[in-house]
Amino acid sequence: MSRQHDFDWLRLAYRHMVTIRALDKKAVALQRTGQMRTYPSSLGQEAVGIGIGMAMQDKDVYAPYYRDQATLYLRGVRLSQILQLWGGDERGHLFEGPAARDLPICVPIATQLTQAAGVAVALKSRHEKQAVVTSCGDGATSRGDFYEALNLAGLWQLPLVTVINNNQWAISVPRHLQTGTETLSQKAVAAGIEGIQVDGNDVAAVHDAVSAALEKARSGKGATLIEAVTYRLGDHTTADDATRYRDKQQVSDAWQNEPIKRLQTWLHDNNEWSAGQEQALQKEVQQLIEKAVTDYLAAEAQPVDEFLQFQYEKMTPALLEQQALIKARSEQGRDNS
Ligand SMILES: Cc1ncc(C[n+]2csc(CCOP(=O)(O)OP(=O)(O)O)c2C)c(N)n1
Repeated sequence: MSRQHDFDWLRLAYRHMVTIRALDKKAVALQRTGQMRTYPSSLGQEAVGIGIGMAMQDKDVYAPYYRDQATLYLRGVRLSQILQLWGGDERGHLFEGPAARDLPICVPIATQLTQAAGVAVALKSRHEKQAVVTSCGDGATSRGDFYEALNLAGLWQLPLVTVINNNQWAISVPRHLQTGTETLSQKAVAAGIEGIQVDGNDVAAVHDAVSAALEKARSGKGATLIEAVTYRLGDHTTADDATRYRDKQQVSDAWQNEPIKRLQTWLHDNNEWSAGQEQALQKEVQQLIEKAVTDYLAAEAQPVDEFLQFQYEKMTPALLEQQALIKARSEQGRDNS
């Protein structure tokens, strides 16, 4: 653990990680009972998302990918909204607070990286003292978008921090079948930017690396690539069954190094955490999650044609046509029932 972090900070990070893990568990349970669409769990990777979120300032911009619920939560997105999003309701993207300046979560692999570079170009050309953070999985680093964004970031010294959530798997493709490079952080070399590798199961290490990179970016010194080495303990999404391609022993070994138990042990060994505190926290978090679920389930269903409205600022003629079609079809469906 870094000496820069006092125990209050570590307890706060711990609380955030416990909250996100509880949300995750609940979201998977909701999916299993037909109350949630496909959900991408971040089980085991909480230190990456929380480390990033605690390092960002409100004024920075975040371009997330689909496994970034932890950072979005720290950017002010409500837990119920995260459920809403994965429940298929685009209104979950109506972010408030610091997240109001962020991009929506990105499901196409790596497209958020070029978008983030675009935002960084805008900030730089306006001489704003802000930076952009974006994140992706290890698999995303094999895509052209990744190299394009990094190349531009290096060439134009963009205020961009790219965090690779190296959870070792791109669905069923292991890291060693994905790329010939020894580390993912060294992909920064070709772009002429700094690349660093951190322990992605250590929330303080992630926080330190992202904080330093952000400071550098805000002061005009350019981009950084950070590889956070972690492990996806859950299935890729609720539509996946990782037992079909993954060795049991490898997973149980990875559990020995998971970030939450690790921080809890550290706090406990330093007499900074007790069983009573743990019990109280679990109870509090449970209440938070239950409230989020109640709010999520109580929300009225989104009108079936509304999702088209979120694609552009204004509806295009083609979208208007599609909207009319969807409306007519859904009304027909109702008539038939
Ligand atoms: C452009 C595109 N191609 C393919 C997919 C299908 N797909 C969804 S997740 C995934 C693997 C991504 O793995 P990684 O980047 O390592 O992120 P992780 O899910 O492991 O966090 C793929 C290929 C997609 N979403 N978008």
